[in-house]
Amino acid sequence: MIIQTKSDIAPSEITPKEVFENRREFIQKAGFGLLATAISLPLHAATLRSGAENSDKSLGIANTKSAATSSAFNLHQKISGYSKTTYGTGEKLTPYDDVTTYNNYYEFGTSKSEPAINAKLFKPHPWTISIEGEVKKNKTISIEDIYKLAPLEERIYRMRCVEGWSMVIPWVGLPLAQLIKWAEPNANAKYIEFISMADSQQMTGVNLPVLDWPYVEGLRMDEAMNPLTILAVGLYGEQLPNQNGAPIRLVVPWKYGFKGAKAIVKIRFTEKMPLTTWMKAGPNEYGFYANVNPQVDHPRWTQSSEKRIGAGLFAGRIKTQMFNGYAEQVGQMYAGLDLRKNF
Ligand SMILES: Nc1nc2c(c(=O)[nH]1)N[C@H]1C(S)=C(S)[C@@H](COP(=O)(O)O)O[C@H]1N2
Ligand SMILES: [Mo]
Repeated sequence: MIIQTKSDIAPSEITPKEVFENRREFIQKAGFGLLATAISLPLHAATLRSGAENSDKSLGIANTKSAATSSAFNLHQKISGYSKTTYGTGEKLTPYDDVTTYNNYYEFGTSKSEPAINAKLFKPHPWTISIEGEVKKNKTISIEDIYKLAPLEERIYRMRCVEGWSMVIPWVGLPLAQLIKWAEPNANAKYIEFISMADSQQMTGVNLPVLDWPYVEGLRMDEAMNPLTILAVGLYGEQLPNQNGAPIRLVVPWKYGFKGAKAIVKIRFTEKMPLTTWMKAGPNEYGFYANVNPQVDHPRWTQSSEKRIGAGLFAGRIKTQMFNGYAEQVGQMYAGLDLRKNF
């Protein structure tokens, strides 16, 4: 795996160490709750032009930057050696800027624009995922070794958020099935649980009680093994931006976007259905399956249509498709299941 670095980081993006450290202190002093919210505006302004020290040799990223710039944030690290695939939607891709500035990532704030700003200082390397639960034996795997598990592929998928908007994103990743094979679950494993990082130092939102941290998601084993289910490590041919879940996140294209846990640090195989974060937050509104279904509305809004992000001011809403358009590949897994009850 060879990853190239663009060495065109503008001087304006280079951060004096003090900015980084002052912010740290600021966040620590700010502590809990409303205070943190109240100060969030000046904080964001301060972080807009700042960067983190995550220059990374471990992923084979060519270190082309001078010493003076080595603490700058490494944006736009190309992933080379991934293959194009036939997984496409035939639709216009959502522009990179929309994919990377309109995000849901509550660990970094609850508005769409906050994650791109607040996640700038997040360090996605070094990184390991620990594998636990119903497995032959517990083990951990580094992000470098995950890159080597299978050839990386581009998958162009629709992503439909439960809130009623959607995008078309060219992910780079590998089938989750490949990691599961390596993890060696035992015969008791019926479900798989994904646990995101919850680092209150790096993730300002984790200090607020908006969700029960860490963010937890889950799949049934057959869903996890489905060829459409991937672990994404990149998008648009580049390593995942922090706000999109660097260094590794789940993508399950026929389910609502919230199933796609970001910044995964732990994977647990279980016998019982995991209790996921959004089920805990609103059991009447968010189910375990969360299959995209235009016939089953959210209690507070319709799911029959969606707004395509980046399609322009005057683009109308488009029709939501059953299983987000992937019924042919996944529909049979739910034969005989009452999709109204198992929403
Ligand atoms: N850890 C974590 N993962 C998360 C979320 C989150 O808040 N925290 N939001 C989810 C939701 S609601 C959606 S729609 C997608 C958004 O992914 P994107 O920002 O890359 O488009 O991430 C999902 N994964
Ligand atoms: Mo979402």
